[in-house]
Amino acid sequence: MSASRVFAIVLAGGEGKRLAPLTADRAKPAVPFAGNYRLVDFALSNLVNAGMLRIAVLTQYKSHSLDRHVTTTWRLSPLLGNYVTPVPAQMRRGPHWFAGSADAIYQNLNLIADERPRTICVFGADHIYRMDPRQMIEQHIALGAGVTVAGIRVPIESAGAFGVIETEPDGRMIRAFREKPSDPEPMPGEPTMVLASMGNYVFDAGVLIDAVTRDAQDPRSAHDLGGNIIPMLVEQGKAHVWDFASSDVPGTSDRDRAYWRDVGTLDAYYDAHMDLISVDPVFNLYNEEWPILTAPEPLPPAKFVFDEGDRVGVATNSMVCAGVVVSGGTVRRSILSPGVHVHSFAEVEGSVLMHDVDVGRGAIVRNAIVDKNVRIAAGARVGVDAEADRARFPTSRNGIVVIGKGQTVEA
Ligand code: ADQ
Repeated sequence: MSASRVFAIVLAGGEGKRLAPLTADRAKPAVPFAGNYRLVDFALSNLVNAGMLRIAVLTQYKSHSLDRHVTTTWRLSPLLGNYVTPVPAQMRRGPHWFAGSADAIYQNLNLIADERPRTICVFGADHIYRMDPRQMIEQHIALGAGVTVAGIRVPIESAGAFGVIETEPDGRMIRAFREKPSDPEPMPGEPTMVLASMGNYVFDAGVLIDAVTRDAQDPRSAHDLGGNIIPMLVEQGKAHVWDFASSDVPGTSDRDRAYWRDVGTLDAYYDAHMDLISVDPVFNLYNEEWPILTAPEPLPPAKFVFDEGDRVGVATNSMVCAGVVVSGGTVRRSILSPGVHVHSFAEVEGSVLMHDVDVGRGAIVRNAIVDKNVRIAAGARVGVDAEADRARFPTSRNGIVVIGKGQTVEA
């Protein structure tokens, strides 16, 4: 089947409470990542690189910046029948928001009726990875599945954050699917691992329509894909798993082929950035054969100035975006997003600085995530005294300091 005939739905309505304060006024899929990107760019790049050109992005929660990003960056050519379009909650089925991800699809069945696809990809919007969805679709069609769930091995301790899959001995047919179980079943022969759902699904269109319509009539349902729809289809014997370990994407090394991160918590979000800047990166953003796409802003090149004694403008083991000026400051193991300024004698280490952050003269910022437009005053200290930080800022479980959008951090 030609990829361009597959309809794709990207679920982008999640609230992302565990990423607060980064989600205080943006939807989780709109959270900036790696300087130039937003989280949703990863799922969309995977679909578009595979030639899928009819994509609806379902939004609902604080969707303004997400809508703007999708419309300005991802608009293909609607006149040629190609589009990536944000679809806000429209209350088509009564005066309520989407109750869950299955309800989001149910309330948008009109999109599917308009497109009349045979196969529908439903992908989450908040993971960092590369994947060619055509490989999953091929297996789905070859096995005549009702739904195919992308599965990945994860340590059993993290099973409570995922849908956990148990397969028949053939390793493909799903025998049981339990959403976020407290007593997960390990994989056969691998007592420390479970097979987790990646939250990416390929559906036969008729099966999806029937399942979400049926689910909508069930007052006891939470109307959730992982919690309700997949278990329903498993019971009907229609669900298969596609093993992400078999994924093969052009230009990837053995290491980043298997890379997949759910950046649902502040620590996971931070760690995924550190993966990018590690000297031999676990996830390679420079793969031109399967690019992660976005629309960079028209900004001047990054600039590094001063080299006088102890006053140097340098950045090492870091990613530095356009529009950055490091003048007489030192940056190590950090991500500097567009428009960041680091002034003389300032020190930035192990940190993620989002757009237009200004680090004043002599300030220190360590092990921090600093949201857009924050001003760190001259001489201020962040990430130096854990107790003082905890009193002033939200801090992740692993002690990463998070400074919300637009604040001024005084010395
Ligand atoms: P969660 O991520 O916990 O688990 P959920 O919060 O429903 O599930 O988010 C899934 C996707 O749907 C996200 O991209 C989110 O933005 C979006 N979404 C959530 N509610 C929505 C709504 N009402 N309208 C539109 N979009 C919405 C899921 C699966 C698990 C799986 C993990 C993998 O349920 O089985 O293991 O993803 O991370």
